[in-house]
Amino acid sequence: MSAPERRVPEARPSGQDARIDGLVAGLRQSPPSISPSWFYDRRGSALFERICEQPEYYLTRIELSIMDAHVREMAEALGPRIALIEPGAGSGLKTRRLLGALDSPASYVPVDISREHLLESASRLRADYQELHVHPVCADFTAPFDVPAAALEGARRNVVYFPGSTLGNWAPQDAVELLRRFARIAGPGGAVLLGLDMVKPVEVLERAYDDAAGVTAAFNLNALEHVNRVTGSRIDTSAFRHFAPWVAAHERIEMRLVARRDVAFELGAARVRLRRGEHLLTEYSHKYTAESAAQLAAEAGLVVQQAWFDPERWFGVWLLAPGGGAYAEPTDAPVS
Ligand code: AVI
Repeated sequence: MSAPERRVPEARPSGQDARIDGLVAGLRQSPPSISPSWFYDRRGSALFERICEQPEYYLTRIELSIMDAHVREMAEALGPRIALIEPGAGSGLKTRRLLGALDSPASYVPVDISREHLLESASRLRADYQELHVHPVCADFTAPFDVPAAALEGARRNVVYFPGSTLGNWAPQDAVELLRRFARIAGPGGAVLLGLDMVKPVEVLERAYDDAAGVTAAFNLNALEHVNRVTGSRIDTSAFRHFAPWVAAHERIEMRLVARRDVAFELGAARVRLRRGEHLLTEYSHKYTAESAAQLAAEAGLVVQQAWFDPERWFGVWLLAPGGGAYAEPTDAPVS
């Protein structure tokens, strides 16, 4: 799709200038990159929901099946009267499975930047779990945020829940930093319950990020369309194609937009020139092994207490706690 003649930038809410500064800084890197946060405007969020329904995108389905099979053991391991804190949208099916199994949870604290989405899902949860204290926090969880004391009152333990392998979208050192912050929120007696996608055959991985219906391709290209809408830039999206290779050296899928021909555009102080075949980088999606997940936890000052997998070990849900205690491979893993 080529850019229309004249573009009127969308209104810039506060914080938008910093976001555009970040965009410009990314485009000045080599390779030029666009933060994955640019995927998620209204259209991008709808496309992401469709990705989760694609037969090739196994992540959501399998993590949910792990919750179905093991949520009682998870609830038992977490213990009674916990405060469950969820950075990111929350209140999806996985969260509901967990909330339904927990023993008298003290509170549920969804943290999200979109006030509208947050309040809507909080009121749906209140209607469905009438005993539950829901304390929505409107904040960008990628920056430090406060959990109100009232939300933690009466809780025996704080548990940060971060499903979906979302942590895999951070570069390794940033993932450690984010996990460290979650560990601090959980506190000394707390825990982090973390969903991570596992390393698996390359064909399975590459298909998951290039579905036959073209939904992931549209999602990737939408990042550029979103940039154009917000900044008024005129990047010609038809000059790019979606490509999502497995990069074995880093154990990650890289979402790329490859130039179909020589392309040049300007955005603020960034002057981007790509030869045909060169690319913009839009996302990392790191995959883990039991060892690299334990290593990531250790770098964040956490230890693996328990882990649950699907029978093929394509996805894992890890219970991490601060310091002490050794990781014992679950006796029933892989679990059917
Ligand atoms: C949100 N995140 C865990 C997704 C993933 O699998 O890395 C984002 C995504 N990108 C392309 N498809 C899905």
